Amino acid sequence: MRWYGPSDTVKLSDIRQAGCSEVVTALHQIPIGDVWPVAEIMARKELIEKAGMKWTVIESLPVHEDIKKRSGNYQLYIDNYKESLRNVASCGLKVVTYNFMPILDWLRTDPFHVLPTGARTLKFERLAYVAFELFLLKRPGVEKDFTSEESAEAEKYFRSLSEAEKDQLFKNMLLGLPGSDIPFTPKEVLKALREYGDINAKQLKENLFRFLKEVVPVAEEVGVRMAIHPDDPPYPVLGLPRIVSTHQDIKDIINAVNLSANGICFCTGSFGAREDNDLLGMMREFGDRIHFLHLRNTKRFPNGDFVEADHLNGDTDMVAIVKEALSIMDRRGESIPMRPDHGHQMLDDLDKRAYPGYTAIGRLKGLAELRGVESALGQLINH
Ligand code: DNO
Repeated sequence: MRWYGPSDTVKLSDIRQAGCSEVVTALHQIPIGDVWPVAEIMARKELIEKAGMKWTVIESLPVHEDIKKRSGNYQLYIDNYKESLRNVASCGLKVVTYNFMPILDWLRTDPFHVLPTGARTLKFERLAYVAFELFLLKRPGVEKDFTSEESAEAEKYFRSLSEAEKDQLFKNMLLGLPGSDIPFTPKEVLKALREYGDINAKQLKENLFRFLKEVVPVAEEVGVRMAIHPDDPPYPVLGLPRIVSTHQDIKDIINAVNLSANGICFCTGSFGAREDNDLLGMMREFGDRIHFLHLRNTKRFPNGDFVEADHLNGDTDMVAIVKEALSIMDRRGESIPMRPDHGHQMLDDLDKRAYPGYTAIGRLKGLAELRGVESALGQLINH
């Protein structure tokens, strides 16, 4: 399971009771772009070991915006990244997860959507998103991104919201920004977006490749595997380019630097929010480069909405995914680290504060279901 560090309301002891042997975490206290010092990595590692678990997967070693834009101090940040890779390797860490999404890490219009059961989940509502763009953020030129019918519908929707609901929508949309508890103004967000004004998908991909050409050989040399996390959601939002969303994107990334350290974090929840992503086909094709698995399910709706569903119950056939993962691991002769990605907020957790998607009980439920599938499939395969 993922752990957000000592300030996480979910404790290491909770994670251990959920049946985890390993923890996925990061040094969130270190500013993005700075080197991760050995002493701090070791201190975190020891904390986890004291709680009876191990730390081998980092999520995330974040990539500074200057590297993504290839502007400002990007060379210094790339050098720092290499040094961090060397440092984490010297502490015995094996996998480094990262993403290359401009500005935002993830985006939902409602991270607290109430399900018929009373549990809460994360939801992306297309109309709310369009309304945010048109009437709250008012990004210049945004009108051309939507059809006139869609804009009219979004206007109707927006008018139906109370002032408090409008405020909440604005806050929800910015939760995936680094340091998201800082109250951003539309002006600040527009400024950050403007800095990507001249960067299209082709350029951003080029910037990623240039980054990879520098850091992957270092990772390969020190025995660390890099795992790029897909865009979430896997299509352009807020006018920003997206380059880790599809089969072709992954193919391009893998071909950019042909070393086994250049791999992916296969997040079924992110890729699965796009109907044209053939998840099983992607796993078969890129199996050798899957260095980390995030198992999560989504339910898509025809109007472009999606919700994060139960782990075994959504558009993705999770049993088939686990089966494919088992066969990849069997072929490779090693196990791939996996975590249940997100979980519903439920039971005693409904009153607790946690990062959206990261309450304990819902994740424990997802993990238990996934382990059940893994164990049953394992027995069937071996008999
Ligand atoms: C959200 C996560 C992401 C992910 C990063 C990896 O729940 O899937 O925050 O950790 O994008 O760099």
